Amino acid sequence: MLKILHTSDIHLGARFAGMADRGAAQREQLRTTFKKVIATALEERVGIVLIAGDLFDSNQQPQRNVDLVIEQFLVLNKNSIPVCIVPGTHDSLDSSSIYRKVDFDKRCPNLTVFAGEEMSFVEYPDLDLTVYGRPNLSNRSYASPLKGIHRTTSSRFHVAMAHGSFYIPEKTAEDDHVFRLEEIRESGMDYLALGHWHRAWSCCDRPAAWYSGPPEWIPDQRERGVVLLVTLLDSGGVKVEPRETGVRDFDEVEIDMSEIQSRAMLEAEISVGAGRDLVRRITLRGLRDAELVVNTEELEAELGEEFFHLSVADRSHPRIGHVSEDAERLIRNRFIRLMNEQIENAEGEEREIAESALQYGVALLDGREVL
Ligand SMILES: [Mn+2]
Repeated sequence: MLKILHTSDIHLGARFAGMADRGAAQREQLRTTFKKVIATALEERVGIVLIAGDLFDSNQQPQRNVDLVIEQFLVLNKNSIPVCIVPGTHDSLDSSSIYRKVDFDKRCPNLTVFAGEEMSFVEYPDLDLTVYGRPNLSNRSYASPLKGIHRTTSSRFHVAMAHGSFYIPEKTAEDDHVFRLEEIRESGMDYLALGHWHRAWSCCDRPAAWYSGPPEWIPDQRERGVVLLVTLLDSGGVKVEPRETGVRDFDEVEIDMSEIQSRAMLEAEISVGAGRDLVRRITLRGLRDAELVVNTEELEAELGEEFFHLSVADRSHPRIGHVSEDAERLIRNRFIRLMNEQIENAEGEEREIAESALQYGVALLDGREVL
């Protein structure tokens, strides 16, 4: 039996643009949660830690993040736990890669960074395990991170690490380090530790291939962060157990404005289940009372304190009441005047467009059918 801690996409140093002081707090939280991930590896007495890309948010990092990673890997080293990294898309192995600038391998004797340009492997005889990996050499690539994968040793357990997109027809961008189901099926691996997609998700049962998602919330994530505790059984079976590590939670709430009669009611609806560690995204939909003025910035400022972060998007529309005949005529006349001004000031193609816009517009306002 072999127990593995699989994580990825920690994104140390992420900026959290547009989140002001909460952004700074969450950037700090990523560091704290990273320590928690390492502590979980110790508590669970795993045999090895696998980091499937995007440990760093970019190849430019403050020294303190580099120091933190080395410090934490040395904690693992003290407990005889090896760790493997495959460079991802944010921390790819390009010419200015952080893995070229900092000699992590030398500082941490228990660390392997997959830095060969082709598929390579490292054998752990004590664990009866071989780990395989092929780094991302740039942010985008048509090459599969599983290219060239096959069993190379006589270990009992074979595990591959890959950072990229699982191929889903018409959904996956071709240059997003794509790998396919057949490659997983024919890999000869017992488990594939994947990174790049920001949620815990399995894309294949046999062999088991999982995305771990980030251990702590980052902006495009829609769930609380976890790590995966993976047990490879001697019988050949695989058990995968997500373990919560993230402090921040996330939810999305849609509010149907046709059921909201007042500002107080709207505020109450937004605040249901609020929490200081919750990132909530609100979308207002439907037809709202024309009298009910919605100012999303004001709502965010007033109710934001109840959350870690609150964002409100208004996709509702005011319910228009009866329009009088006078008003109708006013709109028609105003439109004609504005369009005539446009036509006068335009030339060539632009003028032609304005002229037909005038014809179409008037037809529409008069209730005639326009093809
Ligand atoms: Mn990522």
